[in-house]
Amino acid sequence: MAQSQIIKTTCPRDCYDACGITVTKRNGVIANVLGDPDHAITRGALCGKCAIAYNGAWRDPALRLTTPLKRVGAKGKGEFTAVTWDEALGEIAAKLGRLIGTGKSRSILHTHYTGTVSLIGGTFPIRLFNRIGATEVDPDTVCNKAGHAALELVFGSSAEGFDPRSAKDANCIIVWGANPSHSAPHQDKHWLKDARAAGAKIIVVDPIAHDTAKAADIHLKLRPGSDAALAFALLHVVRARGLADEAFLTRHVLGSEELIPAIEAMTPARAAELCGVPATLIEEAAMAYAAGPSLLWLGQGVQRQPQGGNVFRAIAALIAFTGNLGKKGAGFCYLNGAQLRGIDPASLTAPELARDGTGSISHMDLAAALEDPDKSLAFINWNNNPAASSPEQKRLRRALTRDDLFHVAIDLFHTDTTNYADIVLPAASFLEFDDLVLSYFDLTVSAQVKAADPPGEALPNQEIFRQLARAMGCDDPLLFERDDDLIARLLAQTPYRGNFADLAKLGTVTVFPEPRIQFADLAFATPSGRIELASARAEQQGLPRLPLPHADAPPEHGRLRILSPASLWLMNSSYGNDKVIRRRLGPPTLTLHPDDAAQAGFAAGDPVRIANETGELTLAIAISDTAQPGMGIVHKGRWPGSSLGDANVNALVSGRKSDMAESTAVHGTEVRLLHP
Ligand SMILES: Nc1nc2c(c(=O)[nH]1)N[C@H]1C(S)=C(S)[C@@H](COP(=O)(O)OP(=O)(O)OC[C@H]3O[C@@H](n4cnc5c(=O)[nH]c(N)nc54)[C@H](O)[C@@H]3O)O[C@H]1N2
Ligand SMILES: Nc1nc2c(c(=O)[nH]1)N[C@H]1C(S)=C(S)[C@@H](COP(=O)(O)OP(=O)(O)OC[C@H]3O[C@@H](n4cnc5c(=O)[nH]c(N)nc54)[C@H](O)[C@@H]3O)O[C@H]1N2
Ligand code: SF4
Ligand SMILES: [Mo]
Repeated sequence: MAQSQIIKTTCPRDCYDACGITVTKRNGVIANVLGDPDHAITRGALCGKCAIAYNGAWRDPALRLTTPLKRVGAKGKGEFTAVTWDEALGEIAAKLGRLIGTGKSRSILHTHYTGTVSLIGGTFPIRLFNRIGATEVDPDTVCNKAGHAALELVFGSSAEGFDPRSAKDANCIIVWGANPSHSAPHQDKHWLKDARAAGAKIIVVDPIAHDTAKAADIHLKLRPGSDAALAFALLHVVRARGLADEAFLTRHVLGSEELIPAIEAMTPARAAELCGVPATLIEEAAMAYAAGPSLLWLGQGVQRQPQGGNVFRAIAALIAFTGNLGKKGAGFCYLNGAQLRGIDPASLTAPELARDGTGSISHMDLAAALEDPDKSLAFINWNNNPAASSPEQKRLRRALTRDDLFHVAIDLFHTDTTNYADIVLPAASFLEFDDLVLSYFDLTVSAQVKAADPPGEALPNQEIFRQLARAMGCDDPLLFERDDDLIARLLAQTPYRGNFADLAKLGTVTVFPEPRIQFADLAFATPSGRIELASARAEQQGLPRLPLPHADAPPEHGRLRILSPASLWLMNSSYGNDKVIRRRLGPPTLTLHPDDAAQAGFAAGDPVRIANETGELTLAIAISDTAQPGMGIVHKGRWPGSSLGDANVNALVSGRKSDMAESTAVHGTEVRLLHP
């Protein structure tokens, strides 16, 4: 009789949902990977992309990397021969050792990000880079750093959000610049829909009429980059209707009075012109949000704008003026960090190992740094795929052909990036080692439980870096801390009182019995201890003292703003090598509004070329009023190597930085539309 076993584990993708998974094994072999029916968020079904990829590419031994590889062909050709771990690590240790020995540690660049966001697999390798004083390409600068920097200025913290369970006390939820229907499918399907069914008004602020927007009570379909003007117009209505929470402002907010002239000037009629949103809808949304208690989900898409930091500061003013904080059913969420569950991030990355400091650069400068032998002599990429996901794609890939750049790539699969590497190391997937996962939306702690051995000689990231530390002759005990010790130490920091075996049986636990109130004590870690709408620190950083009612100018005639948000079927570039996913995706498309398509003379399915100063891309036309005039949609994450012209949307994305924290301005990209 077949022996059947069910293992509960957790999806460690960079996703709001952190789904519970059941792995069924028959006779010791994984039979399927499904959604956990007992998991409060997942309710039995994984998202479409993971349901396919975890039963497809991720368990396909023909696609997975199984041994260390050494390059034999030219860089970029992807020609390798298998070598032993000893040979591979010996060569890496020798090369890095030479750079460290000649005082060139900072020329060792490493990039990492969303391959896995499980706690150990996602962070442990940083310990060795700290020890050797390498340069980290700051991962958040390609994703969400402007928003973090802005929230830190205003609230003193960016990693404390609302507890989603507080929706039961909310009368209104704004989703501002996120697309849960793609990027948080279970929060969309369950959390948001349940809240609406219970009577909360759902408002979506987004240039795209995506499925979450379509299902909302109010969709403010604004022009990209016009959010700050809209926020000021909402504030205008709040004040004009006498809905400002004056007691809250007096007690907890710094600088509200300084904002009043700009608020008074931004009438809904003026904002309607700047943002392209009807004034009546602005009125309606402002009243619903101000009546409260209200939650505000701050998406990551909205701050990936040239003025993204300012946008967040303006939205923060809306939260402050309406007093939607520090009480049941109120608050905002950018993300919920590990600290809220007691976990000290330093216990993961061990910054104390960095005796001689480390370096840091923005992802926006990566291509330039990789071109420059004074800035980079070695490049190690793990948990990421910069040849697909980073800006300045063509320039970056050209830089990766440099013969004097020693490149190590660590991945589960051959990717457009591994093609350039001198050494490729095979990583184990989340199904193949124990770890912990913390949702960045819900305040939970989850177990990632080993369900199978890695294929061939693949190893978890952390084990690769332990072995590399050994090959380099390091002796700091922190570089060799074992997974089970680390898991026990981390779990002990959380409020959860069980051990890993207990957690593994349950899959996921919530760590606060009741919905946690965000900023319950209304104490803020700012210099004044209050919410700083007017910020002296901002001035010191060369930023305006106050948020500005800014709206980007619409693109000039003949140009189009390109948004490249999360795809339904890809997770960043992950899953782009799964054949079923590829079929679902079809050819890469540019979605245009019917008016723009008609004006430019395109029909659905026509080939189109889009180009700008950074590069060009050929796509197929799709036509839909989910887009708006002046704007096109090209979802992120296609694999350049298997796309027309060996490129994806990042061929068009420059290294332009947003107004804060040297962060990405990807959603500010403009192109010209050309017939091929
Ligand atoms: N145009 C455009 N570009 C964007 C964005 C956008 O909105 N528009 N979004 C940006 C954002 S938000 C982000 S976060 C970045 C993400 O960019 P990346 O973090 O580079 O994400 P992926 O491209 O999915 O690359 C992750 C890689 O990790 C590998 N991997 C998976 N698990 C493991 C593991 O356990 N170990 C190792 N070593 N590897 C593993 C996967 O196979 C994959 O190749 O992209 C950015 N790029
Ligand atoms: N399926 C899937 N899920 C994912 C990912 C994925 O690649 N695929 N990536 C994961 C990662 S790394 C991240 S960071 C999150 C990101 O998930 P989200 O926070 O949802 O971010 P994006 O998908 O970049 O963009 C979200 C929305 O921002 C909107 N937006 C763009 N410009 C503006 C603007 O000027 N104003 C306003 N108001 N909105 C604007 C876009 O139209 C889009 O609908 O998703 C995670 N989940
Ligand atoms: S990517 Fe997100 S929605 Fe899909 S299974 Fe993983 S956690 Fe769930
Ligand atoms: Mo991201």
